[in-house]
Amino acid sequence: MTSGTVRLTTGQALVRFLAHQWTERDGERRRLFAGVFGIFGHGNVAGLGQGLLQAHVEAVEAGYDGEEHGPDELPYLMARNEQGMVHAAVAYARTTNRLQTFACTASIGPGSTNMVTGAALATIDRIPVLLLPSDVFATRLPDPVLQQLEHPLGPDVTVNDAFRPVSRYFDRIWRPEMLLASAPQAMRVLTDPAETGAVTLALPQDVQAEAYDWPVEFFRDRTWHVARPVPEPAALARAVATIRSARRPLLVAGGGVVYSQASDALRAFAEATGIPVADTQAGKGAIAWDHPLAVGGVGATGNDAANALAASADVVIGVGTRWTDFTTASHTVFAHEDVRFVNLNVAAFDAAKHAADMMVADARTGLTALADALAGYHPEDGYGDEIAERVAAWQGVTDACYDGTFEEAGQGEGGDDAVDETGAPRRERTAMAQTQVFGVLNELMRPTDVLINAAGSMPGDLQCLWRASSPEQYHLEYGYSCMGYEIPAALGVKLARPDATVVAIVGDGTYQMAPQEIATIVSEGLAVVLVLLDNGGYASIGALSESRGSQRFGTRFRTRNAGTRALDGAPTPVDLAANAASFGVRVIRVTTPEELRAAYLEAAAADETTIVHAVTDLYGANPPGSAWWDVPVAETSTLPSTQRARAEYTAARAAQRTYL
Ligand SMILES: Cc1ncc(C[n+]2csc(CCOP(=O)(O)OP(=O)(O)O)c2C)c(N)n1
Ligand SMILES: [Mg+2]
Repeated sequence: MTSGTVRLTTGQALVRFLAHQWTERDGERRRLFAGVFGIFGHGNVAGLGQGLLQAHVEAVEAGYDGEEHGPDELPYLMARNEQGMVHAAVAYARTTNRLQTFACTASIGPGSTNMVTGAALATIDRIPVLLLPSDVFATRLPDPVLQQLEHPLGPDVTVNDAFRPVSRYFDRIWRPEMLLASAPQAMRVLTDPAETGAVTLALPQDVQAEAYDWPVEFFRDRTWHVARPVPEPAALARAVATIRSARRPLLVAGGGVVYSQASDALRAFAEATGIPVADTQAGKGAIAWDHPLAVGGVGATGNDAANALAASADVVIGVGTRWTDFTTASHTVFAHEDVRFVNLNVAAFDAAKHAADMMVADARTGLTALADALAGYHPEDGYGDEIAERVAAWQGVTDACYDGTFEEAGQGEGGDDAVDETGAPRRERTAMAQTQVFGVLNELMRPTDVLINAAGSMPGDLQCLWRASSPEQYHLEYGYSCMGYEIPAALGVKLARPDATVVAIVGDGTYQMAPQEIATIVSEGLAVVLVLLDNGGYASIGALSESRGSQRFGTRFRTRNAGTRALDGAPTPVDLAANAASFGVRVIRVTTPEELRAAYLEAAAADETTIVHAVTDLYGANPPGSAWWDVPVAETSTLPSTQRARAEYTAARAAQRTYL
C-alpha cells in the first residue's frame, strides 16, 4: 500500500485522479478519460488549466514524447464553443460504447451554462460525460465576482445549479478534500450503464487553486468494471411465458443493444426464434439491414413494413430502448387490441414502461438467456413469409428514393403538391432530393465508416431508408435531436475511430447555428467529411408547420419583404460554402448525385477535412410516412388552414393508446 501525502491544488489533484481511472468490460481495459476538452476563462485558467499544463510539462520533462502521454497527464483539446465540446465528448463516448469519454472544463458563468444543453443531451441519451464547470468563490470574499448570479434567496445557488436537473450526479466542491468522497462517486455513475449520463462537478475558482495534502492512495490506478447484469430467474420466466404466448411477436432494438455490443446475441436470438427485429434511431445497425429478420425503422419515421408488423404484433419485446414517442408513433403504432410488452433493459426505469414484463439486465446476457429459454418456440405459420414480402416491398420504395424516381412513382401527383397553403405555387423542383444524397452515401460508405446526424428532416428519412450494415455505421443523436451536434460529433467520432471515414450530414439550419468546431477539427489536423445540405430553410419544421396548418411560417431563409412585412422576400444571399471555406478546409460544391459521388470519393480519400456543399430541395421528395406524431394543433383559430389541421389532429388522436 502506498502511504503518505502529496501537496497539490484541487485542479492538479483532479487532473492526476482522472488520469488514473480505467474501465474494464469483457476483459478489456481502457482509459476512462481520453482527455479534456476546454475553453479557459478566469474561472479555470489558473486552477484546472494550470493543473493540465503542469501535468503536461512534467510528462514532457520525464521523456514522454507525445505518442504515449504521461501517466499523470490528460491530453488537452481546445474547443471553440462549450456546447460543442460536450457534444464531441458524447460522440466519443458513444463510439466507444460508453467505456471511455472526455472531461470538459469551462469557465464561470456563460462558459459553464453553455454546457447545459450538452449535459441534457448526454443524460437523455444515457451517454457518460464529465462536466467541470467553474464556480464562484467559496470564500465569497471578493463577491460579487464577474458573472456571479447573486440569487437573492440563497447565496449558495449559482448558475451551475442549472446542471442539477440535467445531470445524473451533481456536486459542488466547496473544499478540496470533498473530492476524496465525491470524485469516486462521480466515476461510479459515469461507468454504471443504468445510471450514466452527464456527471457534473462544479469547481469554485478559488478552490481549484487551493492546495491540500492529498493521500497518495487517492491517485492509484482504479478500474471500474462495467457490469453486465444477468436477469433474475423469475423475471426471465415471466418474460418467456409472455413471449411463448405470442403468435406475432416483434422485437424493437434500441441503443442499449449497441452499447452492450449485443449484435451477435441479437442475431442469434432472432434466428433461434424467428422473431423479427425492428430498430430505433439509436439501435439501427444492431442487426444488419439485409438479415432476413431485419425489418428496419419502426414508429413515426419508420417504414411501412416495420409499422405494419408493429400494428399487428401481440407481444412487443423492447431491448435497450427508452420508448420515445418517435418509436411508438406517440402511442399509436402498437395497435393490437391486447398488445403486451416485454422490456429487457439495464435500467429499471426504462424496463418498467408500458406495463411490461420487466427484465432488468444487460442486453447481451438477457438476449442469450431468452434465446436459451425459448427453445422450440416459433411464431405463427406464415409469419416469416409475410415479413419477407413486406420488407421486399419496402426495399423497392427505398431504391426509388435513393435513385430519385420515387416522386415520379407517386408522391408528386395530385393537386396539393403544386401550391402552398396560401394557394401560391411553390414546387419548382430543380434541386436534388436529399434521399438521393443518402442513396449515394449508402452505396459508397463501408460498414466501418460512420454516418452522423441529429436534427432536421434527415433523421426521419434516414430512419426509414438507411441500410445500416453495422452498428457503428449509423450514429444518429435523436434523444435530444440537437441542432449543432453533428460537426462536433464528427470530431469526437474521428478521435475514437481514426481509421474510419467519418461523415456528418449537416443541414443549413444546423450549420448556421454551430459551425465553430470546424476550427477545432482543423487545429487537431483531423480529416472528416461534412456533407452540408443547403435547402434554404428548415425542411423539417416547414413540412411539420404545413401539416399542422401553420403554412411554413418562419421556416425559410428569406429576407424581410417590405410589401408583406413577412420573411418571404428574396432568398438570403448568405454563401455557406464560402463561409465553410473560410475555416481553411477544402470545399466542393455539388448539385447532382453524380457530382456528389465524385466529391465523396475525393473527400473520403483526402487527408484533410472536406465540406461537400450539396444543394437540395426544400420540399423533398421525402419517403412516404406510415405513422403519426403527436404535435398538438391550435384548438381554436381564425385560419382555415389551422381549422383543417385541427380536425385531422382530433381524428388521428383517437388512435392513441395508454399501454397500461
Ligand atoms: C438546438 C435546436 N433548436 C431547434 C430545434 C428544432 N428544429 C428541429 S429541426 C429544425 C430545422 C433544421 O434545419 P436544417 O438543419 O436546415 O435541416 P432541414 O430541416 O432543412 O432538413 C429545427 C429548428 C432543434 N431540434 N434543436
Ligand atoms: Mg435546411
